[in-house]
Amino acid sequence: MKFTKVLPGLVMVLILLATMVGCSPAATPEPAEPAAPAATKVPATEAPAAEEPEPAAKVYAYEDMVVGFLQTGSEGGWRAANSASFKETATQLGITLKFYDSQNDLAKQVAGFQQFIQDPEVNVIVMSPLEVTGWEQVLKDAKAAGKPVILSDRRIDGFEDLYVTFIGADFVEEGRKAGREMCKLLEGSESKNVWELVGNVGAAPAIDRGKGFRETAAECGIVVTNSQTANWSVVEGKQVTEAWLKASKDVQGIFGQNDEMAFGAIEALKEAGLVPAVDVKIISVDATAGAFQAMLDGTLNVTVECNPLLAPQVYEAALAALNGESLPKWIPSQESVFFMDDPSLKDIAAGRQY
Ligand code: GYE
Repeated sequence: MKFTKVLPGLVMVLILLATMVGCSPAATPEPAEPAAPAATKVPATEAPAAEEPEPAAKVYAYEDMVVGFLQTGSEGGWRAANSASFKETATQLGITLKFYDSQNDLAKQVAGFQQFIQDPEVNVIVMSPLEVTGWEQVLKDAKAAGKPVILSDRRIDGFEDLYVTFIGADFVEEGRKAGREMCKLLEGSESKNVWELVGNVGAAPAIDRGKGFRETAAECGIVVTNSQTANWSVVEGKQVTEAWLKASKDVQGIFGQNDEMAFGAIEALKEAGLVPAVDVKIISVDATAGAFQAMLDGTLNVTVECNPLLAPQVYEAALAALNGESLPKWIPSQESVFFMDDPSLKDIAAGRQY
């Protein structure tokens, strides 16, 4: 029997005993009405204690965001415009941006990622991954730490459940566009040998642009007779093209997977006595200011745009993620293609942001 069932009777006995012995006659007050049993009787239904309302979930604003941004490095004009987009947009929106330059070193980028996971101030992580693999552990650690991850510019292989969304271009389509335009440039050419200057090994744009280019170039009989990484740079683009030219000058087109590598190829062609964009057709990707200048100079035939000004979309997605909103796994950026022969090229170039 629960102690609480004996208590009322005991209390009554104690009250009666107290009445009989506790008071002196003079001070004995009229026997008080027997005190109501101590209110130990539980009423038939006891309203549950009002529960504390759950605190309303915090609604984040841009000013609450502390973004840990893992940039690849500073390898060229596209990257400079991309970094500027993140810094300038953060200032405009009142976002605290912690910018980490991975110096194009994968181990450094992974270390920077771990640093942001440990940093108590950082509440969302944005990354432009140098390579498509090597991210499983840090992504799991970020999830465990409750920090949403957004991929900017470049995708990774798999693990879609470990990041919120990827905001960036369809690199395969960029490659297809380049292949289609190279087919047009080489229409009627007896030989269609094309050399390809590739970005850093393992990078999504390097893998995907090469894939897309081969899909459409094959449709018109183009043969990729040389393909090698030049790590997105002017210097390596020139070195690789010089080495190829020493072996053979039987080339009708060069596909630079970014503008800088195409600029290097242009320099090498000139030094070998060939006229770039005439003797050898040249197509690049990015559509940076340098590419517009090369087209205005008549040394580059086509550049396929890849938009670096991604920060507004990325920050908008980061805020949505912090506020628990669901997002598509990929938000593609919109892009165009620009041509040396476009009569309005000068006006277009004047209106560009990068
Ligand atoms: O094409 C190149 C840069 O990831 C799309 O990286 C970016 C690429 C861009 O080095 O210029």
